[in-house]
Amino acid sequence: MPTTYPITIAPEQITAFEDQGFVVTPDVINLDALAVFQEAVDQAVKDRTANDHRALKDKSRYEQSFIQCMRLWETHPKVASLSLDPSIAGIAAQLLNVKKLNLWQDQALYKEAGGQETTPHQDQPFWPIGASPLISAWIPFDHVDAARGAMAYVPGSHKAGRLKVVDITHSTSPYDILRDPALNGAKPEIVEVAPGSIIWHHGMTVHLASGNQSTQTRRAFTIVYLDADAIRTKPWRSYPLDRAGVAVGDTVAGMGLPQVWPPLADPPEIPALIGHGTGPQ
Ligand SMILES: O=C(O)CCC(=O)C(=O)O
Repeated sequence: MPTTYPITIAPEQITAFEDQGFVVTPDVINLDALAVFQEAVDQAVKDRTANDHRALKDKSRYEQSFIQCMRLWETHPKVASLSLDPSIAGIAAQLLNVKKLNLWQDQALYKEAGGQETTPHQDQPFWPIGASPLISAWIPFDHVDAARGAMAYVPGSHKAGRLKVVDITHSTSPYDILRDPALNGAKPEIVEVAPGSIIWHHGMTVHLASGNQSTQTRRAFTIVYLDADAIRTKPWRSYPLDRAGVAVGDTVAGMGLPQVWPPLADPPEIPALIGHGTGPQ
């Protein structure tokens, strides 16, 4: 097990993450490497959406917030180099202060020109994994500002713990989490970000992304890491857990949920069963 991280982050960044529930780590992906990842993710999104010719206006409210392509590492080996990158996973381990991390999921979130706001929510209540340490890396391929679908986070909201689940798909009317009394009226802070940087957020941080008023797609890729000691807490349907045969009380690990920190010598096995090409699963 390595005792050093490929990229060591400053103690102030860890403190900021612990206090605020989000932090930006600037200049962590070299721009040449980022360009290679961006091409790989662009191609993967193109492959996954090849048969979808709908205009934005003909999509559901959820689909208008982004094109979502999950678990790209399983179908696109060049994307796997990003999703399993030990330097990124090592930063996640430092921010969460845990020894071992598994990959929970990766996904491309491409917000088309004219795309709608991503509804404010917390991530972790979507999944039957309790309050185990969980963190997301939000990796932009473009400069992203408020006019182009920037992320916004409610500072300190992760300390409120698990709030009501928000139906971000809008199949029912979503809970207005920004008005939750636990947030004491705190407002989301927009985070403008440059390519090469990563924005990190805690699994309980309330966040959203603004609509994309620009004429260009906002391209982002996210990697979600989970403490390797996490256990399944509920029997609700969960594609990655059901596929890996993880029962309530079992450790969240197995096929499709590989250890990413510390990195293993061999690449993870690709699951035989591949999920939906697009959309939440
Ligand atoms: O990129 C977006 O529009 C939303 C991202 C998000 O909610 C997340 O990464 O958890």
